[in-house]
Parts: sequence; structure tokens; C-alpha cells
Amino acid sequence: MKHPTGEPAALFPNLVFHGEVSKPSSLYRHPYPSPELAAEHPFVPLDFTRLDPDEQRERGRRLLELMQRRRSVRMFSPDPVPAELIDLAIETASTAPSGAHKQPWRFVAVASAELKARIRAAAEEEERINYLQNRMNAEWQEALAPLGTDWHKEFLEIAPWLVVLFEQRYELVADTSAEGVEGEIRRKNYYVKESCGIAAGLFITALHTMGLVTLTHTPSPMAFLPKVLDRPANERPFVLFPVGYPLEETLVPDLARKPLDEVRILIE
Ligand code: IYR
Repeated sequence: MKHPTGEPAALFPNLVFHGEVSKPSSLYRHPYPSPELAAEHPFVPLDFTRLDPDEQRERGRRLLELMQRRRSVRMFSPDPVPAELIDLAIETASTAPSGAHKQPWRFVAVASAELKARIRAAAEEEERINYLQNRMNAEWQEALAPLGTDWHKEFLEIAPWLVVLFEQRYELVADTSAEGVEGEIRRKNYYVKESCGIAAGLFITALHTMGLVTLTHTPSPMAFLPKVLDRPANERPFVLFPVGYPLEETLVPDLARKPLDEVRILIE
């Protein structure tokens, strides 16, 4: 049997699809893309393979089992991580859907000991105020108590990589409005936080898949990051991810995740 996408079934015996594929014309009175749109912006065929139901369940279970073992880590080993793995995670993150496909993110990956030291010093200066001078109110500090965080951020110097995800609040594009005009104009980005949040999730998933650990760290406020990393005015720090391996015998808080019933309401 030949797969509906044309993939030879023999190569992927467990991917064989046994059902019927609906033809768009039988279901939709308004085709997408419309012929007018397709004439102006040519579309390409979707690269998609329907999986066998057993295969779907198996993949879903395996991913869940893998992700259930992900933990945020605060005790990093100084062991090096090749830049190639960081690049793979960033490229995976960059597959995230984004508002109007603007991909409003920039990942700055820092391995420089000098820069990491400056980032640690600046982060600790802010966190000292948060924790010791009560910039975080009592309720907030109480919520954090079981995590045992404090103003010390040694891991920012010890982890082999610090990856800072910047959100691009707008885009700067070359002004080509008239001949001889030079300069840049602002173009809006859309759903920037949502887009960057999804990219961050994919980044974390990619790192975990590769056997690396990270922490979703937001030293607050993060205004020092664009200065230290020399980022343009359209970029704001979104999350700082230390990335590496955990120290031997690392301890993490004994947290449980909400069971399915507490996070899902099923309406059939
Ligand atoms: N930014 C501080 C405080 C902090 C806040 C939250 I919400 C956390 O989940 C963890 C820490 C810090 O990094 O220590």
C-alpha cells in the first residue's frame, strides 16, 4: 500500500495509514488557499505523514515519560557542552509558531567566562534587593520558600552556557520607500510573549531530549542584560537559561506535578 503522501509504506511499516483521507473539496466550501491567494502567494504541499494509532500512542507515551523526568536545576557542573548542542536546541526553539510568522526572538548564547561573571554580578546585585530588602513581598517570598532560592546565583558563572532569549518587541527593517532613502523603519510584531513562551518551551524540551539541564531563570529586573550583551533597543530579555549538566548528586525540591484531572477538563 502506498501512503497517501506518497511515502513508500515498505520503508516505514509501522507508519501505514489504514483510513480514508478526506478530500478538501468534499468538506470545505471555502478552500484554503483560495485560488486568488494561491496566484499571488504560491503555497506548497504540506509535508505530513499519518501515523498508525499504535504508533501515535507509543510516541505520546514516550514523550510524556521523558518530559516527566525534566527538572529545573540550580546546581550546574562546569563540564563543557559543545556549541553544536546549543545550536540544535536554538534551531528547534525557532520552529515555534509565532504571530504572523515574525519569529520575534533572538537567542544569545554566552560561553565567555568574563561575560558570565558580569552577568552573575549584575544578577546578584538585583536579587540581593529582591530578597534582602524585600522588593519581593512576603507572599511572594513565602511561595518561593519550598524552592529554597536566594540571592546567590553562582550557577551563572559555573554553567558552561548562559543562553538569553530576547523578545523582539518590534522589527527594524531597511527603509526602501524611496530611492536614496537610508535608515530603518519599525515593523510591528504580534503576540510576542506568546511566541517567545512557545519557543522557550521547545528550547527546554530540546535540551532535555539531548540529556542537558537548564533553569528558566528571570533575574529581576533584567535591564542589565541588553547592556552587557549589547542588544539593540527593540530587544528585551525574556528568559535567561543556564545550560549544562547537573552537578553529581544534585538535589531538587520534592515537587509533584498536578494530576491530569486538575489540569484538564474534557468536554466531548
Ligand atoms: N528571580 C528570583 C526569584 C524567583 C522568582 C520566582 I516566581 C521563581 O520561581 C524563582 C525565583 C530568583 O531567581 O531567585
